[in-house]
This record gives sequence, structure tokens and C-alpha cells, in this order.
Amino acid sequence: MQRTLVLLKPDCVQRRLMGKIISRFEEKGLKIAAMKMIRVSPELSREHYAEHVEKPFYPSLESFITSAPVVAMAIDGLEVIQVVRDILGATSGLKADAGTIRGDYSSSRQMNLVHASDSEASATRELNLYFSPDELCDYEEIGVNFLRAADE
Ligand code: 3AN
Repeated sequence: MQRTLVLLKPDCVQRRLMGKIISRFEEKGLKIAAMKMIRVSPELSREHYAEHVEKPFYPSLESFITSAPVVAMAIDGLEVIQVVRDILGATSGLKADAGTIRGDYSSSRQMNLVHASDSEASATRELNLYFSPDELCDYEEIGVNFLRAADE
């Protein structure tokens, strides 16, 4: 079982798409272990996008991610890091396949609605940035027997 960090970005909040996007994860059978709306500060943006801070597009990226609240989620599931990346689609909404979140709702590389961790190392680092241990909810799932076999 893996856990990943998902962010519904400011465009998702402002376009009132939160419910639709959260439904995609719920309908897939993934487990939401934590969820909160917060405003990303410039400091948090620099930590989150550490690999991009020196790139020319970073100021625009920071301005966007701090422009309105985001919804941070911790999501659990088998191979969930790749499963969620596949549900999101390619970074640019113009390149993302139809049927993915970005393919269906985004026509932009920056305003691509959702962020998700891209590896186990990123997931651990990003979950620590957004959630303290006491915010991660440990609960038994009702009906999990109908989502996957016990030996999967
Ligand atoms: P993903 O969100 O699919 O993991 P990353 O981490 O490569 O994509 O990029 C994060 C954000 O950085 C993108 N959503 C986009 O806003 C911005 N970005 C990435 N690469 C570029 C680029 N070459 N030019 C402009 N903005 C970029």
C-alpha cells in the first residue's frame, strides 16, 4: 500500500471543479486519508517546487499557486502514486489524453488543476510539507472487500 500527496490547485478551486475531481479518486476506489484547504505561502511554494525554483518560469508558478486556496489530500491505495499520475494525465492539458482529468478539463501547462507526487521519495517529502502526522486519519474502510481481492 502506498500514500501520495494530491493538491487541487487554485484553478480547480476557482473553477468549482473540486467535487468532480475528488469524485474521480473516490470512484476509482482510492482511500482519502487526509484533506484540508489551505493557502500556499511563498515559502511553502519554494519548498514544494524546490526543483523548479531556479527556472525562468518559477515566478509565474509561485504567483499562480499562491493566488487562491488549494486543497491538499493524502490518498492511499495499491500503487497509488502511478495510479493517480495516470488519472491526472500528462502535465500539459493540451497533451493529456482524453479521459484523464487534465485531458478533460485543462488546456494549459500551468493551470492543469491537480498536482500529484511523482515518486515514493517525492510523496514522503511532499506529505511532510502539507500534513503533520496527527492530520493523517487511520480508519477502516467499509466495503473494501468489493474493491480488490484480499491477496492483491
Ligand atoms: P507535474 O505537475 O506534472 O508533476 P512538473 O512538476 O514537471 O509537472 O511541473 C510543475 C509545474 O511547473 C507545472 N504545472 C507547470 O506550471 C510548471 N512547469 C513545468 N515545466 C515547465 C516549463 N517547461 N515551462 C513552464 N512551466 C513549467
